[in-house]
Amino acid sequence: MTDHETVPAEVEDEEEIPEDHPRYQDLLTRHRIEAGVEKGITHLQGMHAEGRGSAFDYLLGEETIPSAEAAERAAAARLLLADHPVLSINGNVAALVPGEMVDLAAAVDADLEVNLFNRTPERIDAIAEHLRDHGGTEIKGIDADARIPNLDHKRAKVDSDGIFEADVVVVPLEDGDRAEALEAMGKTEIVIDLNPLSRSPQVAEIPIVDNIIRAVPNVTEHARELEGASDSKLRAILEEFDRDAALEAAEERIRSGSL
Ligand code: PTJ
Repeated sequence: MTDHETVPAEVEDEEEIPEDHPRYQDLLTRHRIEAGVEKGITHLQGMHAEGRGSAFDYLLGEETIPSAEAAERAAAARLLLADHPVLSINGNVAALVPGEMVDLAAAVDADLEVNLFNRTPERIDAIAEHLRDHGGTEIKGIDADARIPNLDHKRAKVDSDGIFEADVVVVPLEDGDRAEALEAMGKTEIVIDLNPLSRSPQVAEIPIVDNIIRAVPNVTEHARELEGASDSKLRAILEEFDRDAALEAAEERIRSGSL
């Protein structure tokens, strides 16, 4: 047994997790979710969501597969072409990639909007504060003065000048009917979800089947590289991307699990 296998379950700080540990990303993710729950950012159900994601990531080989890389580049192109892109933030996203979401929003000139299934004023405030601590300035979703039609739970609550009027919405880590309702509103959705069979990636124009920890920095990197590219170049990247093939490739990788 190596020292690596004995990393304690309760590390105080993520810096204590050895970067060369074979399951480094999984341990880091677990630690961030636990810390999120302790800070009142992440709902307890977020731990179940994380466990599910972690199992899919294990089968994917815990790496960005080529079809996900293509989706991440297409996502960057679509965000750069958007008139009003919004990045939706729930309790898992805030715990896992707060600074990375702030960076992506800056790279593509998008709004950040908190949108929760288990919505309470305390969690909304804790998440908004956490995003501000990571460099976010204007955080939407706090007043939530508009409603997504035909959705009867709290995820329907959105800002009228945020998700409600957005043309492109990034929807990470939620298997749910909001993605279908947003599609019915005519929005273009970019979904990040490790389960290709989940409802959200199934309706997305751009499904990214990758761990959000890898996906968001990758999209940002592509966006920075594509900054200033012509609309025709960005459209060509989108045309080249085949969403059905990407979903199939992810499912095939998970099912065949060449581990
Ligand atoms: O913060 P709230 O109140 O809005 O609640 C958020 C949760 C996450 C609890 C809620 O959205 C939920 O229950 O989600 P689900 O239905 O469990 O769906 C989460 C999806 O995200 C699953 O398909 C997981 O496979 C996927 N997932 C989990 N962790 C990751 C992930 N995908 C990418 N990267 C991850 N790290």
